Amino acid sequence: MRSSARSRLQGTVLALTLFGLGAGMSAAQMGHESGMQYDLKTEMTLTGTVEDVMDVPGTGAMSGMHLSLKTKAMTIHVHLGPTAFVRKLGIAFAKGDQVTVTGSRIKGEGFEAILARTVTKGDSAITLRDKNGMPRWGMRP
Ligand SMILES: [Cu+2]
Repeated sequence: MRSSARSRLQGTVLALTLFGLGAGMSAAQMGHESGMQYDLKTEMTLTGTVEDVMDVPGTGAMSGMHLSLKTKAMTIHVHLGPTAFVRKLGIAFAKGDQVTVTGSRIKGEGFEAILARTVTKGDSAITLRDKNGMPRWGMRP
């Protein structure tokens, strides 16, 4: 029990390290610390331009779809959710898209990100989390 939990943790750390190296950013900079929690107190709405779309395959902590969003005030990492789930909702994101994101701003040592709850692009909107910030894709290991 104990050792399997540890090896799972080591696998996660390795995946985070590999991804961080590949992308030239550390996991921390990406906002992917363990225990990333949606916090209703830090919910905010941002409008900006998609600078980059990151789609990381697999089921690890770094997997899923992420945006780099450039607003007037800042460029911030936006964490959407599992790629398959996001795709099913029917909006594709591409560089240059104008989007409005409502989500929780999470901060830690050296990282900052938005955990998206809703994203609107043109006339389309997707809801990734319920009003309490619970992921609509359900619990993942
Ligand atoms: Cu992310």
